[in-house]
Amino acid sequence: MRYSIETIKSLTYDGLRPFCDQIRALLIDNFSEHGGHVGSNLGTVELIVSMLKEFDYHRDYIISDTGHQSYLMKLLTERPNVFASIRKTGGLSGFADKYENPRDHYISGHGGSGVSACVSLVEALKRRPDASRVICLVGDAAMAEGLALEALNNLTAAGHSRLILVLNDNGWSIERNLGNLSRIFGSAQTSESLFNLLGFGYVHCADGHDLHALAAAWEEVHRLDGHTVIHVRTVKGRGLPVAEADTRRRLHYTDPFDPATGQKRQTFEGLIRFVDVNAAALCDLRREDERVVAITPAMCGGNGLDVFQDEFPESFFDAGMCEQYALASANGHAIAGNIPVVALHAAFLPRAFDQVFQDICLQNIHAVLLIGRSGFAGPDGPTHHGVFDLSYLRCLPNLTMISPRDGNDYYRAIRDSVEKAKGPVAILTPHAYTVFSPELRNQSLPPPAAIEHVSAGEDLLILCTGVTYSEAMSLRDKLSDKGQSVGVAHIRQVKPLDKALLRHLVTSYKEVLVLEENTAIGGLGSELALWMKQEDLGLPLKHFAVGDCFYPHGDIPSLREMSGISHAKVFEKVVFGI
Ligand SMILES: Cc1ncc(C[n+]2csc(CCOP(=O)(O)OP(=O)(O)O)c2C)c(N)n1
Repeated sequence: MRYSIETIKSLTYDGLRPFCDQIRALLIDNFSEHGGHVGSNLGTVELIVSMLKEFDYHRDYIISDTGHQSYLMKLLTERPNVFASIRKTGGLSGFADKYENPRDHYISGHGGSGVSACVSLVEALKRRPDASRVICLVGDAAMAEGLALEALNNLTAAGHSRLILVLNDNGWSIERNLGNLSRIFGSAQTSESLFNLLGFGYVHCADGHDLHALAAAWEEVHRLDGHTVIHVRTVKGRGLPVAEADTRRRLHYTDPFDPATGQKRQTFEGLIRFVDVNAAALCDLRREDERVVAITPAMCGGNGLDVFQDEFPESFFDAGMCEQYALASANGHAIAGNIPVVALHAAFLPRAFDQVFQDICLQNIHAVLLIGRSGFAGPDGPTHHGVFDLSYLRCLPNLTMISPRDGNDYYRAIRDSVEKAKGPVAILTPHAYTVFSPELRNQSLPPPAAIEHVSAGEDLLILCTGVTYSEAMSLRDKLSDKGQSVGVAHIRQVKPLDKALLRHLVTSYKEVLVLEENTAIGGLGSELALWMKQEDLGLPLKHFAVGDCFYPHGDIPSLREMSGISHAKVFEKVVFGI
């Protein structure tokens, strides 16, 4: 059977049962081999198939909020190499992507933005004579994003066009979905009242895996006119026992895994993720000081906080998919005398930039931001790369910024920021595995230098920071092999820069090279270039940074090659000028 919309249209709802079963088996096979957003996609098989049956894909507008549940859409809209290439360098995106297929209309990846696009689209279309339907698929967690709620606040009565909001309610965000909205969604009655008040008709489907129940619900949707919510209950991870039994995350996302046990196929012996240091450091700090609280916007596991949540549930706050509240809530905790530590991915920080500005830096509160996945995020692609944070954070007064070079350094950075800092501190770490020595936890060490001269030389000084530390060291090795005398200095404290130390360092070399995994605009290199000019140091400076464009998804080494900041690319440029 061809996986196409035509096949779906040609089958009855009875005939779609084996079709859905076949698709689910195919998904499981492929997820186990390639990894991906397992739980979310397995839970929406029947729902997406029924949406494609009920609507005209080529005429209606079907937009997925967040877009992580769009694998099936890709398969059924016959994109090449759907599974083998998703999230791989040069392959299909793991999210909805209008450049891949214009009928996706939108590039999703961040929660709540799809709802906004759909509300504004329907507002724009509703006075046009041609009736159109705008169908927005949104999860129960993404529905709580401020952006989604702001959009609903702006929805006016339907005209020629109407909005059909497909609320895929599985009770889960990445972890269990919490909050008052999720409680309201728990009952059809309270959900109906809420959506009626917001201007929607309401249809409830109690079992989103029962194709006949879905068919009946769609019939009701078609009978209504005006904006309509179809509230569909689904089971995240449906059909894969290890996903359904995963009480922590319903296998929301995983790397390639064994479908029988759920075990990941690849392990990294002796290394841990940078974010895993979060729990070690925060548990130690919380044991010593009960004012320490950890806050995360729906990213507990992704920020390594499971252990902290288990040990100190009363000091752990999952703000849901609400970055703005998560960051703003640091202020309330500070007023109450707590020491708030907010852990999130760099990609989602821009959504709450105003809170970092107004609620944290302007008010100079003692809050610590643990910003993971700074630099290239890898297979999640342009919506998730953290290559702008150095630029947009560096401009905020009062903020101290630290980029540790490994897990041990990161542990100390968290400890010092919580124990000794007086104002806001942002610590940026890459999406990478790193070393960590647990014995460090009991040692008291002298404070690290703001800039560490890790390797001395005479001709060229490579200045790197955090994420680029390992590339800088490899570059030094390659250039030293060519007979150059190269030193490396790691800028651990990115802001404020220790200019006296920096002056002392750079003036003992003939040339300076800055390597950063951040946009060239407004990053470290541009600050250093300006400073060297103002100080009249007369030293040549080479700057390697991410270009002024959006980089696609792919593995991180390929992205570094592509953007010219890998040690191999920089070496070619420095030695051969190419
Ligand atoms: C603005 C933003 N914050 C955080 C995330 C990370 N994230 C991806 S999916 C997800 C949970 C989505 O839950 P839900 O919308 O209910 O969909 P489900 O996966 O349960 O189908 C989160 C928090 C994101 N994509 N965008």
